[in-house]
Amino acid sequence: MSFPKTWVWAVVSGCLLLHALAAANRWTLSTDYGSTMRKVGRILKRSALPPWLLSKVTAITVGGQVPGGVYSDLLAANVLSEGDLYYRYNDLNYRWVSKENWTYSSVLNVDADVLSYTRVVLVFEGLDTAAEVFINDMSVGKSTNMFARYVFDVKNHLKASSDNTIDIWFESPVEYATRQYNIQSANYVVPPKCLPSDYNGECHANHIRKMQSSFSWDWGPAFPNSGVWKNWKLTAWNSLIVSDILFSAVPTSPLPSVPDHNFKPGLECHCQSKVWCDAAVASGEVLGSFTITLGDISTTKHRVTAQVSNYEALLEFNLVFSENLVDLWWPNGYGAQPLYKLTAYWENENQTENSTKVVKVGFRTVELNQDYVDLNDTSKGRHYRVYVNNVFMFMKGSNWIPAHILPEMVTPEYTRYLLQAAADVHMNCLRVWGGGIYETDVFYEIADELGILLWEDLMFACSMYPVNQAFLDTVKKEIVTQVRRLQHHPSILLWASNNENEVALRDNWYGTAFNFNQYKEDYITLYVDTIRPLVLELDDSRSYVVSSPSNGIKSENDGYISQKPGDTLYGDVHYYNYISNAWVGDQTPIPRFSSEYGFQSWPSFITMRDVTIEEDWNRESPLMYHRQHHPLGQPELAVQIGIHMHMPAQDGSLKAYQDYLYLSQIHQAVAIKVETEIYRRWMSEINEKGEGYTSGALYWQLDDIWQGASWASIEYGGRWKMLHYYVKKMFSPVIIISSFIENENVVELYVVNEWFQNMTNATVVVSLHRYDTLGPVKTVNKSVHVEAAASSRVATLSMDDDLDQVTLCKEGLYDVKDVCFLTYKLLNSVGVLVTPENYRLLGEPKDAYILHASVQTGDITGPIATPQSNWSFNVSVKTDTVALFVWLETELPGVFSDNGFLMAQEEAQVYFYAVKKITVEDLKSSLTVKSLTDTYQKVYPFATFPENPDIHPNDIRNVVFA
Ligand code: BMA
Repeated sequence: MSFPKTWVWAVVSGCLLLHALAAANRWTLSTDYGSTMRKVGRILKRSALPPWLLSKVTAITVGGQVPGGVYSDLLAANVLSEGDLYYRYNDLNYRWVSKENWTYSSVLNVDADVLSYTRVVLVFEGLDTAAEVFINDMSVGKSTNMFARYVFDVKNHLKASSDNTIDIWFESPVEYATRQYNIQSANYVVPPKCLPSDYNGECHANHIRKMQSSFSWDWGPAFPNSGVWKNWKLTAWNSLIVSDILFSAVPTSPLPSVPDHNFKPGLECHCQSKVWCDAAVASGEVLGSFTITLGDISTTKHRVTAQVSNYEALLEFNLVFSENLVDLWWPNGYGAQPLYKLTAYWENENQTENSTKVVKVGFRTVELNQDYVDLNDTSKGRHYRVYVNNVFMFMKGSNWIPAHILPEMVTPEYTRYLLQAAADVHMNCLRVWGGGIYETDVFYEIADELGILLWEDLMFACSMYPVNQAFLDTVKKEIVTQVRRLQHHPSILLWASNNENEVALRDNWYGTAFNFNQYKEDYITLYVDTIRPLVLELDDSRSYVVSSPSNGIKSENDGYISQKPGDTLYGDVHYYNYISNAWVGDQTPIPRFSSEYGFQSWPSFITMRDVTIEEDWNRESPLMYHRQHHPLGQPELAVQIGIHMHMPAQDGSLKAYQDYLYLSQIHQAVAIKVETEIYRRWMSEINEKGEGYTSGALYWQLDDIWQGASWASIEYGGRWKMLHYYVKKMFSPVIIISSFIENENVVELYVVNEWFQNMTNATVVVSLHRYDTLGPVKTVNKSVHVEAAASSRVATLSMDDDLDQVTLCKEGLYDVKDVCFLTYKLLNSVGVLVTPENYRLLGEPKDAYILHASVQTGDITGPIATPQSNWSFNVSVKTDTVALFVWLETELPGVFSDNGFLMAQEEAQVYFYAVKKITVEDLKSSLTVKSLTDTYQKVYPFATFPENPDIHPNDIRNVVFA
């Protein structure tokens, strides 16, 4: 059977009927003043649209890609002739594109029999954004929402012919948003009126249902795109087509509270599948059968009478299968991620038509627990803890932003690369942030495979939003589209309806205080009264939280706009502090859950070089300010770097620029390490105020949208910043961390152990090192007991009594904290290292009694095959003295097993995992290494060690900076 008829042009291969509509592969893209507007009829119709505000440009007609977008097409056609989209100031040079209206046009070849079907529609999975679709010059439908699926009836507009015209008009998103803003403002202004000028962006993104950050953000450029950004199809049918499958599995017997990988939900699991269908009739009944198949485990055929309403039908099926046949799905680090194919196969009554949809599902439960921390003292607040399969797990992860400003530029391979990079550094959670897009199907499929839980924001961020009827209607369409599409993914942890809009309103970020009640009412109308019931009706298997950050249940009880957003006793916090000493962390709050915290850095020179020229290679250059959207970001970063290290003098050299980029990454890496360790440390205890039981640390942000200053740990293009290497250590399942009690001069050692076993007879090894000596000057071994699945203090050492700091770290006028530092690690009962080796600098590196380190790479051997890469190389790194932040770099794509590390011994071994085939020679010739003292401008060789040992040759106080 070949029915129903569906052509999907996006899928160039694998579509048997493609030949019938080959002409639709050829699209043209044009300004609507272009040559394709040749027919009078079409030009006339333009007057039906609102008056255009754009300035006229020369008519342009080029080949178009569908799916795709205008920027990509204009680049491919060399209309955007000033080079790469991200080259230097091209975000400004190419801005005109977003202020134009564009038309995609093509021709449809339609067989006569297509028109004999009851229903013939065009389905658009995504039109970006304000668009109108014409078939044979007649309007068949409009879009106002990038995230909504549109189905347009075209039966009466198509003819059985090879030259049906299809034109899709896109109004400039900037003009559309401005127009909506003006209409709304006649009543009252819905702010922000505009973004900070540092963003170099466009205003009023909150008035168009489009990727909010496409109008720019504090880490990204403005390229407000237009186009058919997702698949579309022409479909003709008589009965039903399966559109979405929803799935839920609720075990009836309790799951154990420690992972039991033998536990298999079977008959005791209430498993249900809800199948949404597009119907050929508007209402009434459709008879037929559904076969629901779960992998090779169960197949059940059901005769059904589908009740149709508004061209849709919903069918619900219980899945019954024998015990012991399915395994639980676990987040990364807790077990495997078995996925099962769930197939819904529809056949109509007379067996002339069928439709199939397959999704992959996983068996797991998920809960955001908000119980009181202390039932006897509710003033201590509530938990914000994630339980998967009844097991509490600390959420370790980051925040995801769109991987490119143009969604069509992101390949499935790059998506996989980034998500794999998250999994490789022990993340079990990512927050899909609300200013981006509901991600691609592939994104969620990979997260399912890798066990990365997704805190799924709905796409509302950092704004107030209108609540006029048209806006609410389009939002409803969006929510239904997205929740139906995504619900079946086991990776989705919860729905959160907006980013920072509660706190923005309470703290008057956008000048709303004068009319607070109006904006609060609007907030409740949108997120609580409109979106929440829709989400929960489609998916009651997950939590719906109204905002991030929020106080969770407490915010709700406080009328949704809490008096004190960011209360450490409730919900999640977003915490940014660019003023205090981030490497000390004494200002860090102790929240229940930190869903955003971060520090900026710059990408590597290799990444920046792609889009800059020599005159830009200066940290004060106009280009660097242009790429720094965070207001005051430049001085803030300089101050933060300057607290710890010596900022290279502005001598105009390339080295000074490269050093600055490197120092910015060091600052970021250590700052995030310090903050994350504090969050993990507080997992199992609370202080007298009730703060603690911290259960999540999602730093801001994982990936980058372009080459600029940002909070990302992975650069645009995929290079790992130093932070990402640090994340690998700080998110390890078992870590050892320290806390320094200044007034007592003691160091406390904590072990955070994610494993579900105690460790008895483990050994904490703490070493005191001098900066001028390779190897420890004192080592203390302590036998300790480590609690299972907990953070516990395992040892407290006096810097004086236990570690002899006063004697061993004596050096002229130097403070002992500037002469020595600590390293620490944990060995299990049989002496095996179970934590990454960690370190604590007792003072600031800029004050340290440190010599210039000559760090070199030694032998490189390989390639060998490892789980990470078929081309893995062993690299030996050598130093002649203690070296800080040793940084290996190669232009070749790949990552190191460790980087940015401290060398307190003569030699270190690291692996380089190449992305593609390379030889030892390739690596050797491209590999560079440096450490902190290489950024010092004036280096005194050992030979000039002065007579007076109180004045150290590399004492920065003796170094004269140019
Ligand atoms: C938070 C995020 C983003 C922003 C980041 C860094 O506010 O939600 O809006 O990019 O901080 O400023």
